[in-house]
Amino acid sequence: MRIRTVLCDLLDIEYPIIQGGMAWVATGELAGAVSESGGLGVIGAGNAPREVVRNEIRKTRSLTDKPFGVNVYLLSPFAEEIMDLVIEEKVPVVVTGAGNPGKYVPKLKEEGIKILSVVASVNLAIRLERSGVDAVIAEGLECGGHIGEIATMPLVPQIVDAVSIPVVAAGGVYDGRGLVAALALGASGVQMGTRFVCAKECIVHPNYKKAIIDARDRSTVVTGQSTGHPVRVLKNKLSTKFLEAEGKGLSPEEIERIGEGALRRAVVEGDVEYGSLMAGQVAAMVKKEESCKEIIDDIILGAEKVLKSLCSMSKNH
Ligand code: TUI
Repeated sequence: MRIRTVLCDLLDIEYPIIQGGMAWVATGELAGAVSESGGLGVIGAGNAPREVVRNEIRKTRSLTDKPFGVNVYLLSPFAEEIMDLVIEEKVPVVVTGAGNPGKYVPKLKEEGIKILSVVASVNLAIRLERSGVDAVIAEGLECGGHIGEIATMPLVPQIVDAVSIPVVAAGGVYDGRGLVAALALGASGVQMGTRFVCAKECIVHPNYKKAIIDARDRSTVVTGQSTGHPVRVLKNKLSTKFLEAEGKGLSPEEIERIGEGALRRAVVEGDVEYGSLMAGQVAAMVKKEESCKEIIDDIILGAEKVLKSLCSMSKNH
């Protein structure tokens, strides 16, 4: 049984697994290793300027000849120049987040670049299909980092029913069971972040990886609900400070200021007390550091096992 979907054909990849383009975390090392292992590796441009991202693109290319992507955070002050850069560097895939990429779509399409856009609602998925994106990534509230309001299980089938382009499920996916579940909901693949944070090739500080490995079912919390920018992180002193500030009714600006530079503190400095340890609910399932190839092989083998057992169930009854 081979798990191949329209997403594999669209992106020219072996397995329908996309690595989340996490700011600070998803560097060329991670993207290159994921793509080389048969998934789609994605560089997280975040708020980084053009030349920093160019360096990551070159690094990725030194590690693999296979397709990869760049995640463009549309709220970045550099979003426009990152779009110019991906065209200049002929990056095969662009993933957009935190906004509507509509104005960039015609030019990217002209250059033959595939566009996948993160959505957290049915309405935006419909609008983006109309603007010509190739696929949407439906991010449920189980994801780490900035999240929407709807869980993956109800979000994915609603979007699948509303659009005809491929839908990728994100949030709450850890292994082959999650991949099969996503396919059962009508998705053509999955995007995964948290498990890849603990990949051997991922450059995050070892303290961050250990915090994920130590996480349990109730270890994540959503801060920023009151400011309209909910973010899922592992509980620590920073998340407590955030929630206290929200409880005290500080202004949204004052609350947002608490989070400034906190992701860098976690990723680069390994500050697990006052850094922002963004992680999804599957953090509890991550038990060890593994190579990207081990992660992807485990997901695919696991999915094949689940599918076989489902098929034998239907034969016996
Ligand atoms: O962006 C994310 N997740 C993130 S971003 C982040 S932290 C960061 N720090 C520094 C620089 C850059 C990033 C941690 N996690 N996910 C993608 C996402 N996009 N989720 C939800 C959306 C979204 C929201 C509204 C997409 C479009 C949208 O559209 C608004 C509109 O135009 O209707």
